[in-house]
Amino acid sequence: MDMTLPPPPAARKAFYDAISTQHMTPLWEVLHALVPKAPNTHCQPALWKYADIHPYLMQSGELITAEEAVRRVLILENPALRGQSRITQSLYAGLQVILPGEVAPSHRHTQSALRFVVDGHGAYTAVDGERTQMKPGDFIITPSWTWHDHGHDGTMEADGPVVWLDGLDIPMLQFFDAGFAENGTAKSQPVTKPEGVSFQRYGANMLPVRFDAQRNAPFGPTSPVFSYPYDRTREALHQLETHDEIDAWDGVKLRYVNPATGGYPMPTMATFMQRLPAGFQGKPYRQTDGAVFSVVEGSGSVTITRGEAVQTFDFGPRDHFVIPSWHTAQLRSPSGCVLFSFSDRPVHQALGIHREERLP
Ligand code: 1HN
Repeated sequence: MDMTLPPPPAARKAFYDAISTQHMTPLWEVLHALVPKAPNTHCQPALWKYADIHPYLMQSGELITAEEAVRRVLILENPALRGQSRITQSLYAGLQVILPGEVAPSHRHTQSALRFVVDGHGAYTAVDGERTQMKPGDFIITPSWTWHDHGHDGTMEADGPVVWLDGLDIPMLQFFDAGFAENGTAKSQPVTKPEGVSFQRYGANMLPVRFDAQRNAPFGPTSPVFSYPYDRTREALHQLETHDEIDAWDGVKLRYVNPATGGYPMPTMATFMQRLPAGFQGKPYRQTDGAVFSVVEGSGSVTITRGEAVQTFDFGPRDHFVIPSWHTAQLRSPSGCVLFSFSDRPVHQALGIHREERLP
């Protein structure tokens, strides 16, 4: 064959059809898409205004009980990934509602979960025999394969419905085909430990004297502190704002930590809390880990840019938004705000592929 002339397209097509019978396909037709010059995510930036979705959260409470639903959650689906139950390629997010007197029954699964309490008082979550109260701003962990149930012991008048953000690594476990799940025998698991014991044991900048993160950590690689109360986080950020340097990109931003290792609280998800001081006009940055934000207090805006596409979201308390991978983000807050966020950064870092650019 004369290799100086390209073969007619029909010859290639016939060849592709022929090799297709053997379940083969030519790399050269897909190479550029398989190995992009830079992350080319299908995800879009998106904003869920609490005022818009709150009525639907409450309506869900009239349509189904927490018990029948098992978990009464409205999933936050990325608009570009509808039907896939995900907010980014690797992360699931949803808003869960529990009413006074309800129980979300006990089960366990290999997916790790985080809860970030958004609204209301009086609910608890139980993990491995210990209950913890859920207060707005608290970050609570359900480690992989631990029994967990939720309930609400308060009243409608004093406490109201409780709403929290669930973040799970569901798409990652789907990707690895590594998910297992089991239902409990009792609706609520037996409480075998006093409330607060995990925090006392692991959350006071101390550890049990014979504790060994490699050998006897109660939840393996996941933090033994499963509830991180907001009052502590808030106070730290507030103090740092007044006498520490303000980062030009992040404001004052802290990451939650597994006190036994110094690493992230969960093997698959990192969590952060940041305070933007009043008047903050952040510089632009981008990161390979797409992040989900829950606005705790105050208001501000985020401008998210990728190529020619520019979107600005104005946010206030209890709003949620997503900054996808390698989109440039710029945070602003005329009057100050507090933002919780989570991402899959631990996985990027474990694989040595995390990148961040802080732009001028
Ligand atoms: C789950 O167990 C919870 O325990 C919430 O509250 C959301 C989404 C998918 C699978 C399990 C919870 C979930 C979930």
